[in-house]
Amino acid sequence: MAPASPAPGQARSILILNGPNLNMLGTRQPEIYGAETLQDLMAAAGRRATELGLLSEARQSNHEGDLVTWIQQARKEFDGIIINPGALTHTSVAILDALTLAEKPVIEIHLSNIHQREEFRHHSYVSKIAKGVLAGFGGHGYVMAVEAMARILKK
Ligand code: CA2
Repeated sequence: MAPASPAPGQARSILILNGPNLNMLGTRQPEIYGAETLQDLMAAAGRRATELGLLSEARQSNHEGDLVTWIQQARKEFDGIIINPGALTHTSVAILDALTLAEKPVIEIHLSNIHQREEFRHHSYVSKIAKGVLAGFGGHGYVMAVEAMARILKK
């Protein structure tokens, strides 16, 4: 895995994290979340990362603690983090704290436009630390997030 400060010319690496229930994509509520599976979306994002010369790894967990541990590890092992925290977006100070401690660029992504939905989805703890937020572009948002991260890591 890539070190925190890669030598010149060394590929940058990104970690793509997905929170609770996103493993269910493609099975229910396609009108909100689309018909593709998480595996499809991560494959497309991974292909775009490769095209842009980035190393990438995607993980999903239904457990907050797994996400916190992976974010802690990312401090040493990855150069940037793309995260769809799922419902933990709206509740998790622990994920916000872990992302803050990681000291890496963070992009927050949501399949749906959370601002057009129920009031309780309008607030995001993660947005406090995110460099940018993508919401409402469906699965293509992950590809857009990879492209945005590539630009951030080039600077
Ligand atoms: O729009 C998003 O990406 C969300 O992060 C998805 C979360 C939701 O709690 C956030 O408010 C917005 C929910 C993910 C649930 O995924 C499902 C997948 C298939 C069927 C049902 C739910």
